[in-house]
Order: sequence, then C-alpha cells, then structure tokens
Amino acid sequence: AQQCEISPHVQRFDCYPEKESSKEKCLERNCCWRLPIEQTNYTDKRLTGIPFCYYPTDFPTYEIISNETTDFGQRIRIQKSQTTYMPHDILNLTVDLIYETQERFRIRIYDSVNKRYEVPLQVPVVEKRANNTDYEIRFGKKPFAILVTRKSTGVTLFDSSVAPLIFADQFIKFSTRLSTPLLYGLGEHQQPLLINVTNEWKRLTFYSRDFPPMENINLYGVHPFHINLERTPDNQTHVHGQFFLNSNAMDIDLQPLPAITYTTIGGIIDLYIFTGPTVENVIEQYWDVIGKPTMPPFWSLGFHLCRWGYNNIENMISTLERMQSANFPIDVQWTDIDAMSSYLDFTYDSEHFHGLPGYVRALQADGIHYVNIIDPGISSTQSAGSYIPYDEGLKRGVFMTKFNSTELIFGKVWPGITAFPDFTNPETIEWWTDIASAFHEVIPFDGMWIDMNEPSSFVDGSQDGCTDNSLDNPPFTPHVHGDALSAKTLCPSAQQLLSSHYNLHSMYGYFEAQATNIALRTIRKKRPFVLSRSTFAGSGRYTAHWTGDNQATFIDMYFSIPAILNFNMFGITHVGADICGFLLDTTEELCVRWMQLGAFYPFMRNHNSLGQKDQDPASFSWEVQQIMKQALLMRYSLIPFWYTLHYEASSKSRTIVQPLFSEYLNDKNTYNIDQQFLIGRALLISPNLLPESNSVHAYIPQDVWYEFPLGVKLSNVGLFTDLDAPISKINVHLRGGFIIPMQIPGDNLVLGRGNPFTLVVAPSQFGNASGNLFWDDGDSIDSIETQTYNYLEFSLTNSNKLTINILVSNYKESAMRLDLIKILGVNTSVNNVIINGKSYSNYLYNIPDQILLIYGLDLDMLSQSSQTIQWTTSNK
Ligand code: MIG
Repeated sequence: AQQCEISPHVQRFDCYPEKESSKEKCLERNCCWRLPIEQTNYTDKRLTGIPFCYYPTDFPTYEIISNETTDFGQRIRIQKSQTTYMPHDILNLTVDLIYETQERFRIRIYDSVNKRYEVPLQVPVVEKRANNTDYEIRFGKKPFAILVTRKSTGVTLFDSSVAPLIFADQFIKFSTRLSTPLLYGLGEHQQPLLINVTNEWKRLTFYSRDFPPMENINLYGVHPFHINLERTPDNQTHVHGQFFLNSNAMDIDLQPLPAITYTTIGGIIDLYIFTGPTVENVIEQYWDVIGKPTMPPFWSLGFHLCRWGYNNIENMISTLERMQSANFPIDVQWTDIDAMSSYLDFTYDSEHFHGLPGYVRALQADGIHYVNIIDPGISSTQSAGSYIPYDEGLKRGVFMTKFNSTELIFGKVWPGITAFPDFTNPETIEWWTDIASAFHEVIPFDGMWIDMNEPSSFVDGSQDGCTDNSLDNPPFTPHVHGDALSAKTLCPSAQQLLSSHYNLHSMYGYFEAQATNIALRTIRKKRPFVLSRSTFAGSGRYTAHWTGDNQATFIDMYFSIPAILNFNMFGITHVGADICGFLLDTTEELCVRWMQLGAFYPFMRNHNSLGQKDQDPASFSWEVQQIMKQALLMRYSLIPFWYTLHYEASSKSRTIVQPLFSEYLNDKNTYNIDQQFLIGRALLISPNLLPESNSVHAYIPQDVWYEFPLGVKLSNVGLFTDLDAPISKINVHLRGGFIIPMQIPGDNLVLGRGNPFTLVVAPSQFGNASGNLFWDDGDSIDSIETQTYNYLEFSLTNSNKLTINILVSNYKESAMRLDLIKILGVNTSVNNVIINGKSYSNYLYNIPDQILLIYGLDLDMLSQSSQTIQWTTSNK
C-alpha cells in the first residue's frame, strides 16, 4: 500500500515535473495524486508549485548491502530490486564518501558495473581521509540515505532522506534538506542575489543557451553551485556551500521544506559540500576544486569600447577619435562581426574596414589594445582552397560529427552553414592556434572575444534535423527554453572526442575558452585576455565573462549587480555587463547611471547592438560627458587597487566584488541587498538604479565609513538611509580599516603606468588600517610563478603611524613613486609629520573634514624594505 499521507505540502517531492501531468499518468508511476487542498486558491503564491503528483514515502529505492572503510573514507554498495517508471534503472550503485579535507566532503554515486560519463574537469584527487573534519556523516540503511551535519553546531548540511533516490541511465534525481530557505548562487540566471524559498517553490534549469537574459530561463552558462545560510543555536550565522559536479541538462527545484532537488539526465552524482563557515571560506574551498581565476592583463582593467554596427572603419575611427579628443581615458577598441568579411572567422572586411591592420598597429603604438570577435561556427560553404580555417580543420578532423558517423554535423550561424570545432580534441587546440596565429599576422589582436559558444545555431539540431535515438529524445527533458535540447543548438547526439554533445553541451564554451587561452599564450607570449559568453564551473581559469544581450532598461541595469556578484562566487571574477545596454536604444539618463555603475564592474565595456543609436560617452552632450568622465577617472585612479584584487583572486581565492552579506554575515539586513556591493572588502558602491530619482535608498552597515573620494566620516551607520544621488553623483564609501592604493590616471593604462601613486588611509574605530599593492609589468604570463613582481603592505597602527613594508620587490622596471597620502578621520590637529625619521613640512590638516594630506612626497616606495610616515597631534 502506498503511503500518500504527506503533510504539510512542503514535504511533497514532484513525481511528475513534465508539463502534461494527469491522475492516470501519475498513478502509472506509482506515485500519489492529490490536489493540495480542497478549497485551493491557486493565486496564492505559497501554493503555486505544490506538486499534485508526488512520491509516496514508501516509493521503491535503494538499500545498503555492504559498507567498507577505505583510505578515503567509506565505500557503500547500494541496491534496489524494483525498477521505477524511467527506462534503464541502474540497480547496483556504489557510493563513495570521501573526506577530502577538514572542510570539504565529496559524495560520489555511480554505476557499480558500467563506467558512465563523468565531467572532464580536473578536480583534486584525494586518497587519504582527512581527520578532525568539521562535518559528521551518518546514513540510513533502508532506504539508503546520507546525512551530513556540522559537528560544532549539529546543524544539518545534507539530508537525502527527504525523497527517494532515483538513478536511471538518463534520469538521476535526489533531494536534500536545506539548512534554511535562504541561498545564493545557482547560475546563470537573471535573478536577484538572494534566493528565498520560505514561501515559494522555484525551478531553475541548467543548459547553456543563447537567449537575452530574462527570469526563469536557462542562460549562457552553467554553475550548479550554491551557498546556504545556517543559523547556529546561539543565533549566529554560518554558511556552507554545495556544488553538483554534473554537466548534463538539469533542473534544480527548490521548495519551502526547505529542500533542493537535482534532476539531471546523465553522468553520475558527484557532489561537494563545503563547510565554510564564512562566505570567504566557502569560496576558497569551492575554488580549490574548480580552480582559481586567471590573472588578467593590466590593460584589460581599463575602459573598453565596442559596438555591433560600426559598419565601417570611418565610423569606428571617428568614434574613438571623439572619445580621445574629449579626453576620455580608454584602453581597448573592439570590433564585432560587422568587421568580418562575409561573417567569416579570422577575416576582416577589407572594403568597409579598409586599412584595419595598419590602424590597429597605430593604436597599439599609442598604448591602446584591440580585441575582435570570433564565433565557433566555421563556414563550410566557401569554395575549396579559399578558406583555410575550414579546409585545414576538415583535414585535421577537428569538427564535430553526427552520431556514430564520420560525417560532419552542420548548423547555421552568421556566415551560413557552419561546422563546429570540437574543442575537447587536443588537435583542435592546435588547429585553432594555427589559424588564429595566421590571422594575428594580418591583424595583431590583443585578446579574443568568443561569442555564440553555447553553442548557438540558427537552426534546431542541424541542417538535417536530429536522430530518433534516446540522446536526441531523452525520456525526460529538463525545463530548457525552447522545450528541446536541440533548440537553437546542435543535436545532443552529435559526437565529440570526449563524449557525446548530450553530455558536453554546457561545457562547449568552457573548452573553447581553454583552447583560446592556450592559443593566445602561444601567439602573443603574453598574458591572455579572453571574453567568453558561455561558461561552466571553472571557466574563470581561462576567461573573463560578460552577461550577454541585456536591454537598455533600468531593470536590466539592476540585474547586472547580482550577476557580477554571482559570477565572482563562481570564480569568474573578471565580469561585467554591456554598459548602457545592448538591445534597445539607451537614454541619456540611463547611460549616465550605467557608466557610473559600470565604472565599478570588474570588466568595464560599453557595448551596443546593431541599429541602436550611439552610446559611447563622447556621443552625449558636454554636460553628460563631464559626468561620465568623472566616473571613468574614478575607475582609472583606482586601478592599482583593482589590480591587487585580481592578484588576490588568482593567488588567494578572493572575490573581486562581493555582496554585503558576505562581510556582515550576522546582520540580517544585508541578506537581501543586491543593489549595492563591495569592491574587495573596502569600497561600498550604492548606485542610483531608478529613473528620475535624486536619492538612493541604501544600507550602511554598522562600521566606520567615509565618503569617497571626499573622505568625510559618516555619522549615521547601521541603518537604511536615503543618500543624496543627483545625476552627477555615484555614492561610494570607504570602509574604516582599509588602505587603498591609487594612481594618477593617464590617457590609458599603458601610458599611465609610471604615474605617481597615492594612498588613502581609512582608520577603523581602533585607529588601524591595512592594505596591499601588487605591481608587475602587467602582461607577462609567468610574473606570479617567477615572483617577478612587487608586493607591498601598508599598515596604519596607533592612529598615527603608517608603515610601508616590501614583501616582494623583484620587479624593478618601472618606478613606484608615492606622491600623496590622504589620511581620513584624524580628529585632532596635526602639528608635525615625520617621514623615515625626518620632519616633513608639506602637509595640510583640514579641520572640518578631519583629513590629513601629506603631499609632494616623491617617495620611492621600493627604496627601503620598510618606511614610516608618522604624525603627531596637539594632544599627544
Ligand atoms: O547573434 O556578434 O551577445 O554581444 O554583439 C548575435 C553580434 C551575435 C551576440 C553577442 C553580442 C554581439 C552579437 N552576438
């Protein structure tokens, strides 16, 4: 007899997630069919999503048949005697419980007999069980279930007993209890930062897809990672992380129990739990598995200008020239597919973009860099001998083929019919390097923009449809946009070297980014810059990312903030959105606000779609230009700070930008804040995201804060407040306890490299502060490995002594001169400044603002291993 008495409804787990459920179909699955409540009011948000068809508590599932202790932890064999409604149940499974580190636990559940596809990501292999773990494991024998708790608090981190485990060839489903209904992550989706399922059922689908960001649609990238809040018994907050290492199309369902359900259609169960307990800890533990972000070249932190539809070189040149003659700093000029000849990769249109190669070289001589677009689809219809990328690729066997065939699979993209390189094949990486290198001889591009790599196609499946096999027609299709796995992409059954496209689809962009990164290293022998639209967990090792085809609307400007915060957690720290909006015409007001916000994106590019009106800063009125320039200059003056953050991301697993909750975990007010964010741990950005508004409703956490760049200390903190935000202003606050290295901006980052530095010192409530500065040549591949860099440490102690310590000083090519130090919050009059023991008279003390300015320093920061700047105040 079925056990259908399940109440409350939040305990129901969906047995019929497909669209056309009915009582009969539900009962055929041996599940329970009940409408939620007799008098259901279906407009009630709490009820939408409650499954009518759900698993009975005695739904057949696995039981433990053996359990052995191993070096890595435990190996359990589980078995099931009854099959489910899905074809090809796998009745014998092995469960490996791997105690990887004190804070990292891994669960692997796989077919005991047959080898199945596993995600080809190089994750750490742990053979020896970690001792003294933060977590404790227990399991249920019959039915089989795993329970993970945090040792120190007893809080449940994982509990699979809430629903039956189903493991069939093309349908794997398991659920676990969440610690609280509050979580973060699970990208790529257009969504607020906080996912709160206290009163809501929510489904997120994962399958890389080319579609303009909209809520509830699977987008370009796949990151099945989340952070879950936990309350400790003494009312503190901890977090843990969870990563489902699986690249097949999947749904993740969330429900108010609270619980999370993974439904994937291939691979194995390979799940990591990271115990944190802080957000910073979880991120570091996650990146230990997927890899840390790549160190970007220095120039790529500047302002990038792009658009689709310059249409000819005259237009592009006049745009750049009006930018330069209006004195905007700019570092990178881009071209889109309209600069190609007939949309063919690795070509340029020598008619409409006549002279492009020479122009690029001239730009480079002035310190400007150039990036062009490359799509994965390679045209197959050019006459033989006329298009080397295809001819060579064909010869070298680099293209994807049809199922069980040596025939190529063809899709259709901008140049017409195209073949698709299989970047999982090492030969493809060499071919890609060769053809990029040949084009680099023509136009010496500095970076590569890889678009359309979901991969995107204008036809469903292929030029001749797909097969009728089970890869192209799985028994269950997750809720992907377009309702089919082949919608606007290749047939899942297409063949790649490592496996079928069915398994590898969502990693297409990952492998292309890897290949492109390798190609750029080989060709330029400098640090690569790749910008990829599609990403997978770990892509940050190879590429930067932009959030795709947003719209020129205030709401899309807002959504860019949770997106960049999420991608930072996903380890793709160098990220931004198309500033001023891609689709639709922007407006002057929107574009001003977006330039102000975008000046604080890790990746800052203004990009626009074909046919939309110009939106480069110089296209606006003089007044508007001044405001945009102010934002740009603020960015440029902060580049040393940004660059140091990138070093810390790539070497110490720190995010570049982060949400407030990660720094103020015990402050509930921060959990839902995603209209403000922090750069590093020090700068709070509170952009104005509303039209026709002169103020920002912002949260100022309980801490010491100074207005930036002015330096005046805030008197009201720990509250929501309306900050003045006229059109000319973006609110930035500097947090007490931090020292920010800055630099006088040049026309671009190359020309400004030797400019003097400045330091802003923001004392904490205890009169301390610290900061760092990383500096190297900005472009070498191995400056970190070979330690060919400088790394300085600044610290303020005792409210009146600033020390500059050299930690590493192996990069001597360019001087590092400190010109100005600005010390905030100095509350008594200064009567003497002493530098390295000698009295120094170039200082100003601003009484009302409590700021001490020490100027005209010309101090060589590399001249001694330690230097001190001290001041005395009248009462000391
Ligand atoms: O089908 O290359 O997201 O940034 O400008 C559109 C043209 C193809 C999509 C990218 C967008 C780019 C555009 N591309």
